[in-house]
Formats: sequence, structure tokens, C-alpha cells
Amino acid sequence: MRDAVTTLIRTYDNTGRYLDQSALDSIKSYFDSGVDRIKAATVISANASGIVKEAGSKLFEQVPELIRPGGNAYTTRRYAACLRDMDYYLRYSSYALVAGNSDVLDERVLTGLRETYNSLGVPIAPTVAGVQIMKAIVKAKVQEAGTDPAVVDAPFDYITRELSEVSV
Ligand SMILES: CCC1=C(C)/C(=C/C2=NC(=C\c3[nH]c(/C=C4\NC(=O)[C@H](C)[C@H]4CC)c(C)c3CCC(=O)O)/C(CCC(=O)O)=C2C)NC1=O
Repeated sequence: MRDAVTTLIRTYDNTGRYLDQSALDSIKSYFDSGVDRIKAATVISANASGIVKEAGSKLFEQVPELIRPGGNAYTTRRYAACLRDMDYYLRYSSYALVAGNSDVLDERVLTGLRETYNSLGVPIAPTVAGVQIMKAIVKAKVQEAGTDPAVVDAPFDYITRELSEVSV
């Protein structure tokens, strides 16, 4: 599991190069955005269960067939599994925010996920919609807390891109 700095150092060390201007700029931007990313992670940690609950309600409002007979989140067990998955995406996004890097998402969340979802008939499009709804809720809360919400995008968009790619 790597963060922005270790990833960069590894890349440069693999080819025996000193850090160049582009590397140093990207490390600087990692430190410059650090306070905002940590504040955003703090907002997530403090509101996690509320964020998941609200995002779930919004998702099932938008795609009500998910929780009707025949829907993938129908039955208490599958409904709970769906919210638990949303909670995974939120928690690991908060780790990725702090790390300034999506490596933890690849390593702990996304590997093999599409295959699992496909074999269980978990629909990707509404899952991705749920991730984007969580992003919007987190951004609103981060903004309310007086922090630049732009830092929030990266991990949620990464999950969205990686999941959508393989679904088709
Ligand atoms: C930390 C990394 C990690 C992830 C990401 C993860 C996901 C994950 N979600 C699963 C199931 C599931 N995931 C969902 C999710 C949904 N169904 C819907 O209709 C919605 C669109 C969506 C919620 C937004 C559902 C309903 C199941 C249960 C499916 C079933 O058993 O039939 C399963 C199968 C095993 C199980 O039920 O626990 C896994 C492995 N597990 C992990 O360890």
C-alpha cells in the first residue's frame, strides 16, 4: 500500500533518477493539499454512518426497483450488503484521501470486484451512482466545514472509473 510520496520515489528509484522538477512539483502539491485532505477525511470519519444512510435513501429513491422483488438489494440481507458496500467505498476513499493516492483502492477494494459483482448479479451502474451520491454528500459537508471540496473528488471518481470500465 503506497501514498503519493512513496509511489513517486519508487518510480524514480526504479530508473535511478534524481527527483526532477515535475516530481518535486507533485510532492509539493501533495503537501499543499494535505490540510484540506485531512479535514475532508475528518468530516467523513465524523459523519460516516449518516452519509451512508443518506446516500442509500437517495439511491433507492432514484432506482426504486433495486429494493423491489427481483431487485438485487431486495431482502434485508441484500439491502444490508448494499449499504455495507457503500460503507466500504466511503471508508477506503477516506484512506485514499489521506494517502493522496488510489493505491489502497486498487489493493483492498477494486481487485476482483467486478467479477464478484457480475457473478452475484450486483448491477454496476447503480453502484457507481451510489458512489457519486456519497461524493456529493461529502463535498457539501466539507464545504460547510469551510474546506475546499475539490480534494474530495479523486477517490470517488477513481472507484467510479475503475468499476464502470469492467462492467460492460
Ligand atoms: C472492502 C472491499 C470489499 C468490497 C467492495 C466487497 C463487496 C462485496 N459485495 C458483495 C455483495 C453484495 N453487494 C451488494 C450491493 C448492491 N446491490 C445493489 O442492488 C446495489 C446497486 C448495491 C449497493 C449500492 C449486494 C446486494 C450484495 C449481496 C448479493 C448477494 O449475495 O446476492 C460481495 C459478496 C460477498 C458478500 O455478500 O459479502 C462482496 C465481496 N467486499 C469486500 O470485502
